[in-house]
Amino acid sequence: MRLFTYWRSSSAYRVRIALAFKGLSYESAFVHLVREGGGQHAAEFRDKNPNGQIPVLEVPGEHGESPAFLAQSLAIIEYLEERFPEPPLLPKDLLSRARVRELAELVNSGIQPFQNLTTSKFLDEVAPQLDKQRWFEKFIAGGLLALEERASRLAGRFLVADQVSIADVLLVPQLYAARRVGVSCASCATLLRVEAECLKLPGFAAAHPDRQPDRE
Ligand SMILES: N[C@@H](CCC(=O)N[C@@H](CS)C(=O)NCC(=O)O)C(=O)O
Repeated sequence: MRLFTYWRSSSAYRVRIALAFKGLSYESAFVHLVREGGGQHAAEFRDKNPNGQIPVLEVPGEHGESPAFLAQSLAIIEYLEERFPEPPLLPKDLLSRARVRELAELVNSGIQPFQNLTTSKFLDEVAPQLDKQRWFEKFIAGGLLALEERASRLAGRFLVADQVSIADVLLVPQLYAARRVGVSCASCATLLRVEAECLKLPGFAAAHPDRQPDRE
């Protein structure tokens, strides 16, 4: 497998965690999101993901066909979970699985899109007077507080009880991204406690942006 990644991308960080947690080996193809207008906009890359975003995971095609390129980190992680079920990233019981997906989606569609590069650049273009920090507080801090409230009732050692799950895989990169834009996570005690637990695990530590070869 080959992962199109960028060290600071929180969505690529998610997939790196899932791959490392499952002990899977893969090649990295580094896509610089800023230099020379951004490698994600190059025709060769857009052929793999017309949305012009990383991560993309190159996987074997079915029945010996040419490789397939998967985009959207959650879809990629679910693919990995189904293809390589051990160690699991989803609990066994139905309600807990739904809870994991609920928390993951809160980050995936409720927080991250408000901070990604395309959104940020577009805001600079169409609303240069906008107080970006207020925007980040509203959407990132606000989303994290909702996650904290849910997690304070569901968490054990990890976000949903005591098993690492896809929800944790999304939490850790999101906290990293929040700090990058100056959003404090200090009032999210449960999230910080779970993050500390996750970062003790080798898979999470290996996937950290600071440990990536393309880090600048
Ligand atoms: N929902 C997508 C989000 C992907 C995303 O926002 N990727 C960012 C990096 S974290 C990106 O490639 N941004 C480049 C751009 O917006 O130009 C996923 O989960 O994969």
